[in-house]
Amino acid sequence: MAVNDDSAVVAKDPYAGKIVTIERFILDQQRIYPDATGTLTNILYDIALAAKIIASKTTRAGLTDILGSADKENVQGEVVQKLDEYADQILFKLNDHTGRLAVMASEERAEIIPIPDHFPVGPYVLLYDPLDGSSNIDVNVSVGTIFAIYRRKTASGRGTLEDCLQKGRDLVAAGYVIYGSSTMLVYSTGQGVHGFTLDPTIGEFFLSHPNIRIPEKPKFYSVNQGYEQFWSEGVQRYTEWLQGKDKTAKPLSMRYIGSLVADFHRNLLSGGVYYYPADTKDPGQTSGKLRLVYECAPMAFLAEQAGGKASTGTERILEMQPSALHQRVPFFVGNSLLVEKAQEFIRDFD
Ligand code: P6P
Repeated sequence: MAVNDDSAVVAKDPYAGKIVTIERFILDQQRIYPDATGTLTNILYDIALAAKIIASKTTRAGLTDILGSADKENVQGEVVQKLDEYADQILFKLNDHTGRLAVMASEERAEIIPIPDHFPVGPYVLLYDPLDGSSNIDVNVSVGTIFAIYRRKTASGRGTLEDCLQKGRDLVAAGYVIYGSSTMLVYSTGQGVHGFTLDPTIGEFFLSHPNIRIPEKPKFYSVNQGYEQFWSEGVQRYTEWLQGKDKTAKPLSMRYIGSLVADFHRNLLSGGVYYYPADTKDPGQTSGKLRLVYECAPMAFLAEQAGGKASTGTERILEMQPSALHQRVPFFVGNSLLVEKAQEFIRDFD
């Protein structure tokens, strides 16, 4: 009997040829878990809504001089917030009253964000970097929102710092929004990585990149090579290997935007490695620049779900127990082979 090609295609991608909104997709994913209550589904809905609201502002960022910038009033007499403060407020205000979260934490704030006493608490914890790479906004470079969702660890009451300092392997969901040539939301609940593109004319995210897998053959390496003199010998030798200097492999192209979400997104789709290693350029900050709970853990979760790896150069990111909310760690993420190679060079030469 002839095999129906369509059945093979449908088996591989049940959404092939269909118009699927993010809400429909999230609901379909919820059905995988029979005892799901819909709470996580609604948190993801609210993050998608936050993304639409933030996107509407970032696409007009260049107009702040006309409309007024932070600490000044705009033509309507309103105080215009800086975009990262604005994004932080949107994510907080969409989630503070829903009764779905026990506690929140933001890369923009020093301490955890308790749920206000007059609102109910819930079973989840939301950590977010509201606008990573925001220093790039003034030069119109893509920036992003990164989010991480855990189940609370404490039994009841207002969530605590302990609820926020969990290992990345315990993530329930993680993802990012990239505000670039188009706005995309990319997330995983542990069932693969899926990308949605916003149609701003109707305000809907549509499934555009189902089941993203990092290509086997990498194209890029992403690092701020301006700091090379401050790296360890292992990282310097690793970078030379990526450049093909030892003639054992073809050189990779170097692409570095200076915006984690943009660099990560390109390497996720095209294959490559992003790294921000430990360096000695700032004696007070020798563990690298990126934050474990807000940047490294959620991106590591996505990378592993897409068939890649993420490491500090010596240990798996998702196994790390955070010691502080703003703890920084060295970060290597992308193709498994390239991350493993970094670990080899660091092991052999540091
Ligand atoms: P540098 C942005 O500030 C950020 O946290 C990441 O998004 C980005 O990859 C990195 O820092 C850029 O840092 O030191 O290369 O400018």
